[in-house]
Parts: sequence; C-alpha cells; structure tokens
Amino acid sequence: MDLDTIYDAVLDGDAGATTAAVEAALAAGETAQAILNEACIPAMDEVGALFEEGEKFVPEMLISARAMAAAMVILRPLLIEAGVENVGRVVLGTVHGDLHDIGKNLVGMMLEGAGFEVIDLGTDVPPQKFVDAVVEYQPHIVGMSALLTTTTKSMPATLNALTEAGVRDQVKVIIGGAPITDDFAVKIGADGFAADAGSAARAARALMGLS
Ligand code: B1M
Repeated sequence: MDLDTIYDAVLDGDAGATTAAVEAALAAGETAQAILNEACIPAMDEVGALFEEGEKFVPEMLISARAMAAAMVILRPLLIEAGVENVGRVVLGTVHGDLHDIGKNLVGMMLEGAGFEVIDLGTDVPPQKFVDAVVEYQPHIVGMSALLTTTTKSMPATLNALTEAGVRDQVKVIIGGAPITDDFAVKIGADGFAADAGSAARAARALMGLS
C-alpha cells in the first residue's frame, strides 16, 4: 500500500478505502507528515483543479473532503504528539461566509502540536463571534482562515469589529488560506500571515516571543 493509493482514494472520495490505505501506509513505515503532504493535500489540490475544469462538481468536492477527514481522524494524534507544554491560547475560525475547514483544522492541529490551547469557533464565523470569543477566552492570538476570494473581505471586517470592541490591542492576529498573501495581511493590519499549517504554528510561536 503506497501514497498513490491514498491519493487515489481521497480523489475518488472513498472514505473507507482512505482509512484502510492510511492504516496500511503507517504500518509500512510511512510518516503521518508524508501521508498528509504527499498524498492527502495533493489529492485535494487535484480535486480543486478538476472542479475548475468542470470535471468535478460540488458534491464530489464534498465527498473528497469527507475522505480527507477520515484520514485526519487517524493522522491527527500522530501530528499533534502528546505532552507538549502550554505556551498560549489561540481562538481560531474560518471567516464569515466561508465553509472550508480542512486547512483551518490542520492549522489548529499544528498549533496544538506547537503547545497552544486552541479554541475552534468552526466555520462561517461572524466578526461579532470572534469579538465575543476574545472577551470570553482572553486568547493571545486570533487566527482567521479564508478560502474564497469573496470571503477575504470578512477579515478586515473582523479586525474592525475587534477594534470597535476595544479588544484589538489585546491580541495578535494571524491570517491564512489559499487566496491570502503577505501583502494582503499587511494591508489590512494583521500581525502575521502564514502560507501553510506548519508556518502558522511557527508564526504563532514567534508572536509569543518563542523560537
Ligand atoms: Co470549495 N472552493 N467551494 N469546497 N474547495 C475552493 C477553495 C476553490 C479554489 C476550488 C476551485 O475553483 N479551484 C474555489 C474558490 C475560488 C476562489 O474563490 N478563488 C472554491 C469554490 C468556488 C467553492 C464554492 C463557491 C463552490 C460552489 O458552491 N459553487 C463553495 C463555497 C462554499 C462556502 O464556503 N460558502 C465551495 C464548497 C466546497 C465544499 C463544501 C464542497 C468543500 C469544503 C469542505 C470542507 O472544507 N469541509 C470544498 C473543497 C474541498 C474545496 C477544495 C477542492 C479543497 C480545499 C482544501 O481543503 N484544501 C478547494 C480547491 C483547493 O484548495 N485546491 C476549493 C486542502 C487544505 C489542506 O488546504 O484549505 O488551502 P487549504 O489550507 C492550507 C493553507 O491555505 C493554509 O494552511 C492550510 C494547510 O497547509 N491555511 C492557513 C489555511 N487557513 C489558514 C489560516 C492560517 C494560516 C494558514 O492562520 C490562521
């Protein structure tokens, strides 16, 4: 059982085959990171490319996402690794209007692996819900994810809401997602941008003054 089998199972949206292939690959000595970065994420990229070409449709994107989620059930504990110290608290969410959560969930896992407590607000999170969470949980960092060009505007809207509520100065804000760039982060006044989940965890630690 190799990484190609996992890639094909995620691409086909076959959750059962994905689970079996991931378990077999781990038993054969593949690492969780390799399974994620060399099979699952490339398969999701291909789903997106086929969607753009009109070869796949929304229901097929959804079943591929479910297959990826099945893989993540197995990979999650391996990626997080137990026993890390608590270095800070992050409130994390996919912004208003956006239902994509695979990347956000990966960012959450990597943050947990880097020692953060993560309060996950889920998807389609309105600006006020971020504000309420900052007031309630007093996090060090707020993380926002957006996958749609149209929902990137929810990021400055959320920053404005944090400012208007008088809590912007209490937190650092990191943003990410496929349409997000460093320039955009600077333009809207976020404190950090990360292109992938590993960089998000490194950026969060750097914002806490940690290496
Ligand atoms: Co949608 N979708 N989708 N989709 N979908 C994209 C994003 C799209 C690029 C596909 C395409 O056209 N090629 C396109 C967006 C185009 C655009 O706006 N530029 C698109 C579209 C158009 C849509 C709909 C509008 C389709 C429709 O209904 N006509 C619709 C919108 C629904 C909504 O949100 N309101 C829609 C719906 C869906 C599904 C629900 C079917 C499903 C999501 C299921 C789910 O998430 N539970 C879905 C999927 C699966 C995708 C693709 C195929 C895969 C996304 C994914 O999970 N990638 C996607 C195409 C693609 O991305 N190639 C696509 C894997 C994931 C690991 O990567 O999320 O980028 P990613 O996360 C990365 C980094 O971006 C970064 O780290 C992660 C890990 O390395 N990162 C952060 C993410 N968040 C971060 C936060 C950080 C830091 C880094 O700090 C806090």
